Amino acid sequence: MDTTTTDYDVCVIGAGFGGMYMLKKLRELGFRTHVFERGDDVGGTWYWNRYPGARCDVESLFYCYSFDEELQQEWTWSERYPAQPEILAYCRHVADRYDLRRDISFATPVESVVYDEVAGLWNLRTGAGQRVRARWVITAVGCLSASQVPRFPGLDDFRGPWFHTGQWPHEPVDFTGKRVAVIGTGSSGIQVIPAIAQTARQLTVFQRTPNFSIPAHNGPLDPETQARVKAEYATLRAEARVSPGGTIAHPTGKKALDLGEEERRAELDRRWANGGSAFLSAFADTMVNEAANRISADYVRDQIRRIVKDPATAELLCPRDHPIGSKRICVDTGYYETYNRDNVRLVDVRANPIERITEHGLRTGGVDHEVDAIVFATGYDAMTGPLTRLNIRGVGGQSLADSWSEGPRTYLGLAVPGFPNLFTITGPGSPSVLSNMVVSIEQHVEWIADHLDHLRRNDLRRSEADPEAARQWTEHVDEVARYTLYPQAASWYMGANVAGKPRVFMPYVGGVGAYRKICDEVTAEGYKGFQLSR
Ligand code: NA7
Repeated sequence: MDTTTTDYDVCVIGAGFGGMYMLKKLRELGFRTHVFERGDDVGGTWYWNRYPGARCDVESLFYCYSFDEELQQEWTWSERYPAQPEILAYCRHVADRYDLRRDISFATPVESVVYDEVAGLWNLRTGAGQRVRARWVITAVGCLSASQVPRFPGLDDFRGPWFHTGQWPHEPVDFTGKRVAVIGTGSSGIQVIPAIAQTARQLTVFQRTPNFSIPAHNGPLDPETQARVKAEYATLRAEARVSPGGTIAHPTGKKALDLGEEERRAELDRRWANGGSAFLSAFADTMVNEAANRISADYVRDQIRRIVKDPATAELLCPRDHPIGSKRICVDTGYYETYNRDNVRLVDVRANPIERITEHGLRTGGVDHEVDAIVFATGYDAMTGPLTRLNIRGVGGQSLADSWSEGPRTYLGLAVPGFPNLFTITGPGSPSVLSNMVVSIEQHVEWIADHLDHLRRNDLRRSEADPEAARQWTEHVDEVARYTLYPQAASWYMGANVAGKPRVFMPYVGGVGAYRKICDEVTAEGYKGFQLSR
């Protein structure tokens, strides 16, 4: 075991989209930078989520870096929405193109990150036994990387294999002829269910809460569309950067409640036919007014009833307990249609919760469901989980987990008081999961790189979020969320899917464009809200 201590200027944790770009930027600025990655390759989310049907819900041409014109022109996407293998291939291409791997330690989870106040340095310990010191630490661990398997009694008794979508094995899993259970109907479940249904002998879906899903209308990306977008990239990228969600969603700006029935219907028809999450941008009042929200929600419920032939199954699939969009909207390929197959059954575990896992399957409400394999599409300890499990200890030995026991407290989702020289790419309190992640990642990486450059140029060695600035920002994040319908859902945005987690709306809902402006103002005003010192 290697126990020598190595020093770097900056340690980055994670080699997904965030970590790779951070490394590139800091290297260009001449910082001695090293990345630790627990997987054995780059890709982050797209390294782990190898389940059948895994696909991004942002369109390929915009789910990629914009920092290098040559890179965005040379890469060719094959489909409108990218499948996991293609995104991973893209990440690998980026790593090769900029020779990133030489500064990344793979298969090296970071186990603790402890601040040494006297030296003003962070001490990192890795699972490979390394000890590393760095002045700055940047987390690029993603928001949905701490996967959750509910602790059902009896899981150890189960004789067949079981999987979590976010920790899928690297060797292909063959469900041909098998009886398979899928637990969970969020974005991952909605993608994996149609894929498994193709080969399994029988697929039983265990649904607690139905979700709203919009058809992707995925398909091959024709060369003309690709060429046209690439020719307009400069304009389109600029538009995405100042948009609410970091995408080109073509919002109408009109309020549903100001329109007549026919006009509303035409807009929703058009968006349903076009597919994807831009459905939610049909009207300006969908996320802030319950009556307006019901218009879009009723429309989707009608579509579900139209597609699913069995009326009882259709009713069970109709979401009723949350406004549309208040849980992440799903984007699917043939999800509702899958329930018309003879080999697919839907079990309502809201009415009859899963009591236990048995040797041969699952028991709900006294009924045994025999299966050969179980797929947990049960989600993540979102946003805070990936950070708190790093065992970060800041000033006075305080752990990040304790500091956030009542919910995450950050300044701009970028920094945490009591944790100097630590920056969190897409941390809680930033738009992150409510946006096209790549756009938000680029903005954070560029902001952090500028900040470190500023500190170095001014001979400043310490940057810490001011507690009052963090308090005000956290309050602002909450205030903006309360203006919307988001807090009405028991979602992972609210921490509601993890027992004992504080119910706090974690992402910043004010929009990517507004958020970028705030960050730029903070910079322009000499890093207002940060305590900088030598
Ligand atoms: P999600 O969206 O958190 O979905 C998890 C699903 O698993 C959801 O339907 C849950 O039901 C269900 N679940 C969780 N625990 C249980 C138990 N104990 N019993 C039954 N059902 C359960 O995770 P995903 O991986 O699908 O998506 C995460 C994000 O990744 C997604 O939004 C995109 O941004 C990409 P619940 O709704 O809690 O009743």
